[in-house]
Amino acid sequence: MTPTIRCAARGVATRATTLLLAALAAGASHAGALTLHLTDSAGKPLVDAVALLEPAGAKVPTKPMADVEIAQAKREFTTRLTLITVGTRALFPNFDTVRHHVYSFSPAKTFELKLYAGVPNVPVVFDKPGIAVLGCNIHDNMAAWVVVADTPWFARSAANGRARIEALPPGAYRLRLWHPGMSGMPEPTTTAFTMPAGDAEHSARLAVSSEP
Ligand SMILES: [Cu+2]
Repeated sequence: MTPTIRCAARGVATRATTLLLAALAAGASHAGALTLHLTDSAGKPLVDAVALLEPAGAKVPTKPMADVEIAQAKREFTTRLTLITVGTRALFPNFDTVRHHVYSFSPAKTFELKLYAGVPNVPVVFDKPGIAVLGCNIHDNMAAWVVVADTPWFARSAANGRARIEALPPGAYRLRLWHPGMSGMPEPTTTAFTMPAGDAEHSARLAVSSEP
């Protein structure tokens, strides 16, 4: 008798697990791709706009990404815009023969890499969400931006102004939009956005008059 009971119990447990997995799969299948069409104030497609979708409810944890590189060459930052998650490390190699002095005074990340050549031996950890504006103490024209996301759902727009966010579950979000050309606006604009089940499209115009 005992083996039969054990067997039956295991059967129930397996069926419960199967139902649970099926329910989870059904929920996940309602997640869809969100395609954003981002334009400047004149309605022209905007490249390098950043879109972040933060759940209106509980935060969804993110993981740090692999190290990123924000190099300097020909007295410019080779990467003007970097989009990363909280906790990601950045390296600042200098490929020029002149020395640079990279800094940020932004609340999202305040740091300074004093006059250096080559690769500074300590990476910079972007440990808070927000936007860091980078500059160089020696070369005033050098500028770059690091957007640090505190959500797994983010994207930047391509030359056609499109930004695509995959596997976005339906629900209520804060849609945060930002572009380096939004001068004097260190914070993204925020609007409420509801993601329906399945794929969706959304258009938005940003307060950018021309490419920076
Ligand atoms: Cu410099």
